Amino acid sequence: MCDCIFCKIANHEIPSTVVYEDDQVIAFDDLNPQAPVHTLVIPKKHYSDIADNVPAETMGAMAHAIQEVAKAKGLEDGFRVISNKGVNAGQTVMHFHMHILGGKNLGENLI
Ligand code: D5M
Repeated sequence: MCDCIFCKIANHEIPSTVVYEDDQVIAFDDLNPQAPVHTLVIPKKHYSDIADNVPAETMGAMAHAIQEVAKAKGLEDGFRVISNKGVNAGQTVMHFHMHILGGKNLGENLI
């Protein structure tokens, strides 16, 4: 049994606000938004981070999901994608995820 919170979201064992889903990935709104739009995209299969031998096919599915989220959230004025890997980046959930941030001018600030 996986004890990972994002695995539980992927399996619909705990609730989330789903923005996009297909057989490989799911996108849902961040619990602690850092911008008017803050959505996370994750692979349904568990990888600890972006450097955990994530297959190219999965990366393609993530890229497709980002485009679908941008459309669903009306981010035609632009958005930012960030993926934290490891302690130095401040990763807190050890299941690979990409942050999609938008809905305002994000300027030069990092997340
Ligand atoms: O970002 C991990 C992100 O995950 C952080 O922005 C909060 C978010 N988070 C944590 N738990 C949940 C649930 N249950 N729903 C939605 N969002 C969640 P990191 O890059 O690891 O610092």
